[in-house]
Amino acid sequence: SGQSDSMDVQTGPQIEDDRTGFSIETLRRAIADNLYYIQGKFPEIATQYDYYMALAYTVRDRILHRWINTVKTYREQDVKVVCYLSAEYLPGPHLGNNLVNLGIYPQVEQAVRASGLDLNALLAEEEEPGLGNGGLGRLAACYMDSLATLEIPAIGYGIRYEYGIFDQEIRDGWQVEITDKWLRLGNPWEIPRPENAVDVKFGGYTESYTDDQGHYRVRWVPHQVVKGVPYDTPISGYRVNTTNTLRLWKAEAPESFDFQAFNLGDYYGAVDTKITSENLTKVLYPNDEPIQGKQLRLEQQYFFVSCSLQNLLKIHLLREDPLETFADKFAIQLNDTHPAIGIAELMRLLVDEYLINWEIAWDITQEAFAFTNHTLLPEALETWSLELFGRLLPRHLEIIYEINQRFLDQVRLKYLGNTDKLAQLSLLDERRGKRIRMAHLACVGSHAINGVAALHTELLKTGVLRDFYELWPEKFSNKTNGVTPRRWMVLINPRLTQLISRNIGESWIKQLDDLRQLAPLANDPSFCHEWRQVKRAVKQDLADYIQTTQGLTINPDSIYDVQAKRFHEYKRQHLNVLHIVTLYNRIKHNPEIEMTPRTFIFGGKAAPGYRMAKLIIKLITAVGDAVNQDPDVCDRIKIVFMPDFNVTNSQRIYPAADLSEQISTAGKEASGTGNMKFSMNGALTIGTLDGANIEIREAVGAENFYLFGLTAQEVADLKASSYNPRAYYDSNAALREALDLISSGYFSHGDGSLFQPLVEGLLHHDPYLVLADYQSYIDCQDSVGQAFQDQETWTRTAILNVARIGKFSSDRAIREYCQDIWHVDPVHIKLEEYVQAKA
Ligand code: GL7
Repeated sequence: SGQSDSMDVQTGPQIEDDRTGFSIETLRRAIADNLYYIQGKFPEIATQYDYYMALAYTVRDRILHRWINTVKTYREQDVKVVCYLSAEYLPGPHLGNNLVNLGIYPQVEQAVRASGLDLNALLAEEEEPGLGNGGLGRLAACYMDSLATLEIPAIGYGIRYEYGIFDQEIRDGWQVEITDKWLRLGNPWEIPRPENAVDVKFGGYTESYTDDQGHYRVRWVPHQVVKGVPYDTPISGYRVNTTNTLRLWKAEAPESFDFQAFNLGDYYGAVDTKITSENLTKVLYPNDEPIQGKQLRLEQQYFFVSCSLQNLLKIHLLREDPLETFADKFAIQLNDTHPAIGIAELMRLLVDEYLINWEIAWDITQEAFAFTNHTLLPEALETWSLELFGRLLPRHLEIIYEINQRFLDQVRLKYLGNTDKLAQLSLLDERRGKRIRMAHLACVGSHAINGVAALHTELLKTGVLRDFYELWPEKFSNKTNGVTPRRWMVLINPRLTQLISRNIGESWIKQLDDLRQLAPLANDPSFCHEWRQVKRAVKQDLADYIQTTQGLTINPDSIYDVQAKRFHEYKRQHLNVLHIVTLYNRIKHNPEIEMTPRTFIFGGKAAPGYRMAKLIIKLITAVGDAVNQDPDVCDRIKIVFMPDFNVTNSQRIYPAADLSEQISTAGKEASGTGNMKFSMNGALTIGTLDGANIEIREAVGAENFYLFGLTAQEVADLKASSYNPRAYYDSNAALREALDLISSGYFSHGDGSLFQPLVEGLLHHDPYLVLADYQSYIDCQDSVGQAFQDQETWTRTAILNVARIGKFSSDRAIREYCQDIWHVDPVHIKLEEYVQAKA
């Protein structure tokens, strides 16, 4: 809270500064002031959005005060800084999170009320920055929160997409994509820094020359130059002064290009160049995995990486540090291969622009970079055709050839005469029409390589990166993902937060392992009773929301059985559907059958070009239409598709869930992070031994986790021994009936062809072993249904899940990165009082 910038005692009571003070009256006055001077409105004509903006600026002022002190301290103390390079960030709405982190939620609530307004209504006005697809982008945002909270100097670098991930609407049961115009009403959280713009080159050719000292040098003569303008967003830490920077780059046309074209009298050409340049950061590619190999995507990657590295070198030289110490001052983390071109770009900057010799430049580069892999799906491994790459980045192609040649010389020495090894390790894939393997570039240019869950890291070592592991085992480590408890518990579940804090204090918010103190309370009937009341109230909230937004009535006493994540066949939403149809068939066979009432809740977007994923969405809504209206079902089953799953909407869902569906084919989900958010809010998990599920199960206890399905090893073995899905269909009557009902057109107004691609795919290929895991899943779900009948035991299990979830805080993950990979230390930020600074 605001103790740290307390007033000057000598001068006695002062009037608080309007931009830094925390008292309710000061806050109220500041909101009114901002409405007038920033929005240019008076109360009679102000909209809720105007008031949201006035409040956002009020909060921003308080953050700016800390931000400036942070930047100042980092400059003065010459600290080592973490640079997180990520093509995606999903920070979610900033306002509520900043209120939590500053510790001024109650004061602001009252100040807003004193202005005749409702804080929840204002919070709902914020448009979230959807600058990512899913888990990978959200992980980057959780890590930024933990870095600030742990007082680690850090900059997050990325792209300021004008259109983020599309908004999803459901029409006639199908997904429809709507462009996300998130900047339309302005963004109070960013500050443009046009004075720090940098130029980025594209295309053209290279030429060699000899410098004054007779050294051979290369210069790159580009075909085009694009200007990168940084937009900075402050990232506050929880109850600390540290406020780090998220720096996102926007592409613009450089002025010089206008002039050139103008001088030739080509007005249209000049404007055209401007449009082409600005297209670069126009839109986020909406595919999670695999990424799409489009030229514009490579342009985006190179653009933001070049801007960021130029920026780092500028900061470094401003501090008057010699270039040789660059890696002592910056730790650069590659969030997947999307920014891996940074390795070649840093080499280019050091060798061509700063004239450092290759060997020294290479040492600096390897020491600075580290690489996180986020996926095992072979089709998601990024490669670029030499043709495209060379056309866009001719100098980088030469540099990559040079890196590769030196690397393969090393390999040759180690594996004398083994040409297979050379081909396997090479940065160039000589088959499939010559492509650059970005994961190989990332491995060779980094001193550390990590996976995001224990199983995932093991599979990297024995699978896609096995040759690199054999070469450099010491580079590899695991860093299991984590999520921030500030957003995913404190902000989104105030009821649960208060119940926990009333019983064990507040230390758990920064030390999540302290939740362990809840374990004994799992045996305390009155605590369990309160826990159940909290859950029930949160479930009622979601029921009300669904009633209002969809006109659907759901029963808060039913099991809320939730699967919320991107749509992908490996995540197996269709396995979930087969369970629903199986239950439906049971009711149809025996209308009197006893069944624990369930509400199946789905949320998630499908990549616009992913036909099967979109068909699975249609299947869910189609089954929902039939089941929800069927009088025989008598409310034992309800199906809800919550449209537009994003950070904002997810925040209503996690707290209300009873059962978390984590049912990917073992070996396919690198980690998952939704699994952690559900558990933290007291949902039990039904899941496979995949990604972080394995570690969650270890932490909460096998007896408190619903496990089913094949292991990763069994999946691999079954696939190797010519898997025949049809055999499962032939031998399992319930499975056959479920698939037949879908095929029959029962859910598609008699159109038997609609879901044929899905059913045929399962019967003849089933690459994700849905049919092989079907019976195990059904049996496990039956035991879930049974267990829910005993509310006392269920609640005890839920409490134990929360008590033992501490490991999955992103604070733990960030501490591991700091110790093992980045070698950075916390820097405490003291607040210099602004009123004094002014004088
Ligand atoms: C992902 C993985 O699929 C997911 O399992 C992981 O939790 C996340 C963060 O590490 O990264 N990889 C990926 O490409 N996307 C992910 O969500 C889009």
